[in-house]
Amino acid sequence: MERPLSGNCWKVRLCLAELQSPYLSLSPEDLGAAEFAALSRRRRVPVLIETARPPLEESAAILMRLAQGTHLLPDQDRDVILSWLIWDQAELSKALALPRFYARTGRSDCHAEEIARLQDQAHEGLSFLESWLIEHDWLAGRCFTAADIGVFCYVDLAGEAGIDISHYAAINAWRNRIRARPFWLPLVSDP
Ligand SMILES: N[C@@H](CCC(=O)N[C@@H](CS)C(=O)NCC(=O)O)C(=O)O
Repeated sequence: MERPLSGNCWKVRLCLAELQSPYLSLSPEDLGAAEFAALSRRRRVPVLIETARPPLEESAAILMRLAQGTHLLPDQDRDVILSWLIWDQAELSKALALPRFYARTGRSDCHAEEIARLQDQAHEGLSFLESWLIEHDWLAGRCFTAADIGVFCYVDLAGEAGIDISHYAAINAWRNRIRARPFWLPLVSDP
């Protein structure tokens, strides 16, 4: 279950595309409120619904489940991948996502102070990411993994959060490596 403009849902779509896994996309509006609430305790997307398993919320947990047993989650890098996904959720995604959300909903003016604080927090996270990527091509191990997908999406949308990332050269080189993956998908595909 997803929404097309959500960065967290984009993470899941990119993972499914990389794995060439077919899926059916539903939006909360396709379901009644009670049915949605039964699938998503916090009424948030994404939610992964698989037969014979309870629905799974939280994009990081969904990435870990989908990537299990694939090249996106090599056994030896599993803990490091999880550590990047937790760092993204705790330190980076929200600082990039909330200013974008306020801009998209025309509420930037009344949240100006909060946005300035979040943008500072985002730059702290981006500086750390930049320092890592100066030395490494990928976040975990030597290959593209679920960690890159999880951290990439909101970084790629930073411009919509009013955050200029043009001076982060290593981050931009990494974004280009990810965008060059054969099954990479933009946030919203052209009709
Ligand atoms: N930490 C959660 C955040 C989920 C979240 O905040 N989802 C937003 C969209 S990005 C949402 O569902 N907002 C309410 C809505 O769209 O109805 C995750 O990574 O999955």
